Amino acid sequence: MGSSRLFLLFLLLLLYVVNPVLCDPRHLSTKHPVQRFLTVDDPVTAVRRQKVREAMLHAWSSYENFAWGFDQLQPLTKNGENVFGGLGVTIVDSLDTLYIMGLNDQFRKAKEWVAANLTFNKNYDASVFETTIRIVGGLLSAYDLSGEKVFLDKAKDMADRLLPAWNTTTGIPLNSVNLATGEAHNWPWAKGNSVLAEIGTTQLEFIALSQRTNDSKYQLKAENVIKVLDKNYPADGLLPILIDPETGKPSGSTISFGALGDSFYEYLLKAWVQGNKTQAVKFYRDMWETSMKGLQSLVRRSTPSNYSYICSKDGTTLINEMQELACFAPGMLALGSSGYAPAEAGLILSLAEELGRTCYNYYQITKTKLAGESYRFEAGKDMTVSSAANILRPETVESLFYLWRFTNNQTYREWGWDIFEAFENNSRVSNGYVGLKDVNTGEKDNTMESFFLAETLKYFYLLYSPPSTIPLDQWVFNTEAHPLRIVNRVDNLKAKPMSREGMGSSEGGSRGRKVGLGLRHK
Ligand code: DMJ
Repeated sequence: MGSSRLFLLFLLLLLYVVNPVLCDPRHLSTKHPVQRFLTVDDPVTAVRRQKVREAMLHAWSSYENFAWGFDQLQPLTKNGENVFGGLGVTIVDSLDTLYIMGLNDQFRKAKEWVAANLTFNKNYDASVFETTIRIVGGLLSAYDLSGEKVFLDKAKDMADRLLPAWNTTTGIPLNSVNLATGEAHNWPWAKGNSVLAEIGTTQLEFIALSQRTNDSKYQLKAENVIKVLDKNYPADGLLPILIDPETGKPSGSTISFGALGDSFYEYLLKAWVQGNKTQAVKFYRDMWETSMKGLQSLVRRSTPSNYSYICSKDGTTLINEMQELACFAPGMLALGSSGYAPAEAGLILSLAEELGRTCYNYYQITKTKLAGESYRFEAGKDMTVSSAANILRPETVESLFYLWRFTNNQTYREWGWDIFEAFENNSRVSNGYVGLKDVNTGEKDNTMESFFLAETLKYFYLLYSPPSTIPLDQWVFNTEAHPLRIVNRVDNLKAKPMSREGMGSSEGGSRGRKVGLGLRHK
């Protein structure tokens, strides 16, 4: 074959496999945060990435057609519903996914909606946790990716409305606050207590907000919570899921890496990553490592197939059950593994891989090949579904993404594809994606959760994208999969405002984060 034909073939191959975001000339700028160079990858991966992008387009257009401006879509009845006070949560949660996938027209329309219609002066008792991770996190991520100031202004407006929740004796926030009046309270079922995962899952967003506005109050409020908890931190690092906001002490003795506990542990690690792993944030890492000892004390192995799982605990009683929600843990362990000395790092990464195998098997043992919400582990029976719904959750896919990034083992991409196809076969309907009431019968529900667009589809997309798309030494994902740029941490809280150029781009100024510090994931 002549050299010109070879060159033509090469060009064709290049056109076929390049990331779609690169088709937009805007993305060829070396300053674009998503991808700075053309990356050729294998055709199978490229086709998979396109299919995931098409799934996002299907989910988004369905929402656009039938639920525009509502919090989420009900695909079967073709209408919108408001479950978060009518904040257009699906739009805000989707912004960064649209941007990363290069769905530029859709991103532009979403941005216009945010600028013109997203207002927060609502007489609505908002969940501080949900509003922080979806709205504040979604807006900050859109700001970091696009540089459009409207997103930062809206994030600040929302955070200011949430702040009254922190007005307690200890500074541990209450879990709900009225967006118009600032009146705050805890969930009635928690009997005056605050929920661990909810008080411990605002740090990334609030620290990021302080960095970008040069207003220290957000960082101080959110970080104080962890410092208060640190004062009475248990030796095994396992905090009960309820905390008394007046004393800062645990209430009850239920320990969980699933609902109500999960992202507290995730944010200990990620606040350390976000803070450039410096001395100023070492307390986060220390607490996290203590908690990981506790996590290991809860790990058991099933019979006959030796699946590792994380028990929950009530008092001194171990409960042999693990929710799919806890399947974020393999990803967290993989992300945290490289901060250990080599021998321990290897052990932690192996545990992450073992748990990842368990979570993948959650999908494989059901008729639809989609995971239920929770699994029981009984001697001789490995795992059985104990709660059969699937609401399009992301945790296992999230962990497969981290496991692939940290091990480069292509098996995780294959496992991810099995799960993607199961969503396509069972959850895709003509007007969006729905959850399942039962993963064995396949009976559908009528809800397309916003986290399907924010998280599940984004992690699938990244699983089939090169690691240079949102590199983990420059970005940290909040618990709703919104990537926040890692920038220099400000501890001198009177520091001058940081310029956009200083915000962590590898081409950035001297105040930007040095690429290559810390996490090396290949
Ligand atoms: C999301 O809102 C976040 O991932 C949160 O941490 C847990 N619940 C859902 C997804 O399952």
